[in-house]
Amino acid sequence: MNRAPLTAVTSHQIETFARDGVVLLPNMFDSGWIEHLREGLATNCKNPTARARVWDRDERGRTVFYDSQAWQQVEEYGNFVFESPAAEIAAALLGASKINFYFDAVFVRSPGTQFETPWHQDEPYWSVEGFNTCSIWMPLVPVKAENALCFVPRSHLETKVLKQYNFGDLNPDSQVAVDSVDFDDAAEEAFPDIDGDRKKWGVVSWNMQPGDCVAFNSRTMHGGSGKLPPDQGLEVFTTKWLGDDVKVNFRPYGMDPDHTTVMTAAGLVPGDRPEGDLYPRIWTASAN
Ligand SMILES: O=C(O)CCC(=O)C(=O)O
Repeated sequence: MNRAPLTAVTSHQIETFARDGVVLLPNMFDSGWIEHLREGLATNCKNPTARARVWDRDERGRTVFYDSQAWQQVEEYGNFVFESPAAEIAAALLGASKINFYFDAVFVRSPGTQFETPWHQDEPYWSVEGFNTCSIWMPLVPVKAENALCFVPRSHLETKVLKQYNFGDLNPDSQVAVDSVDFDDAAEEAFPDIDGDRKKWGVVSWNMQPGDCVAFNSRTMHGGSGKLPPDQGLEVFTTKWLGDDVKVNFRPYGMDPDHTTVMTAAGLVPGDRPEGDLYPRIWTASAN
């Protein structure tokens, strides 16, 4: 399994990431990583964490399964965090002096699932704050642009607090202790209706093969993945990476995933750099 990116990150890709807050990176991970992560995913689906849940279940029994922060439990995910080129890719895109791992998440859609991920930004939901973040979205099976995650280029530069969707509402099985947010008091504006005029917003998505990834700033608006053809499922593994300016921040409107308890137990308080066993520093400029 490759330790350095299969294809070197180019200066053009770095510029695109900085300008648009999103960039397609073809051919980054070899088939060894894809097989390894798929084995991990099979284990994860059989032994979900306490944070796992079904986001959507339709009348035909098709589901969207979600789990998060499983890397300490699923050996293959942990191997990916420490040994794959993901941290190096994030460092190159962010021009970082250090990269800490934040968390992993998986999104598994059964063939034909129509459910589309609601539009949102990631960082406003998090227990950290900063501009220099990088999410790596990797399909483990081929996906067409019309079914892949979609992005609004340059939306990472938005400075207003937008009313974000409450993913806690995606809970057909009425699972308890689900993280939720309520942006009603905090939001300066409604979240824009991207689907109302995708052309105006310049929405982008790409045909992707296993081994490709999309890297995006966690403030970039994204959503819209799904609407799969009947014979096509989608397995996605994502990892979230923290660059230089990121600090712990507990948000009054709620967080998803909410790391308050684990961070507090680890002695982390608002303003601290996320470090330690839960947020390992995977890459440093001085060591590379
Ligand atoms: O794959 C999806 O449908 C959602 C992914 C997502 O929102 C994320 O990685 O932040």
